[in-house]
Amino acid sequence: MRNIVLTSAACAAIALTGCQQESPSNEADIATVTEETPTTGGMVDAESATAALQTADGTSVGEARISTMDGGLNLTLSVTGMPPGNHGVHIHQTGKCDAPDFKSAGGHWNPTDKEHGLANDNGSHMGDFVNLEVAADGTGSLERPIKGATLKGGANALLDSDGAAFIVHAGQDDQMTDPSGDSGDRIACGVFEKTAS
Ligand SMILES: [Cu+2]
Repeated sequence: MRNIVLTSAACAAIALTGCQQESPSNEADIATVTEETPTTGGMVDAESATAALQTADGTSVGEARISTMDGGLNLTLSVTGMPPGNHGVHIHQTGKCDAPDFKSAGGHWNPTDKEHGLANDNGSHMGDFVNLEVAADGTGSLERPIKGATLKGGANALLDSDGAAFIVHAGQDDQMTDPSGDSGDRIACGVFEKTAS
């Protein structure tokens, strides 16, 4: 500690002639350069994963798209041909959509081991979202951030060894009841596939 203080003082004394000691400002410069490097290539920001949603009879009813963003991921959901009203929508932990019940997708994606629901004091699952509102014409859309998640790599990776799926439920998510918000049957499912755009 004493050495650092003495060296800093010496540095300050000869500041006009230049000083080779590593300083906090030097480190900040290095960090800035490191952060800019991936952006230059433009590839990291372009990564995404898409789940094509299908009902039990194989009808295409929209798409859930997840893209990387600063500090996590971003979900963009859009559906057509769905029953009007509120529907629970979640990311489920296994990338498998076996009709007709889609139970193969497993429980909610929950890498941080929380309880279900945005209104739950012990929540929420990383794959929890607000309800999807489907209009009278059967269309609906939603966009939400998923903070702290990654597409690949790290403890909160969406595309882990068994992948992930997106599920639309028949009923409304009460945002409280563990583990699934009492949102009823699974009426549409899509497996997330990595895409580059
Ligand atoms: Cu669900």
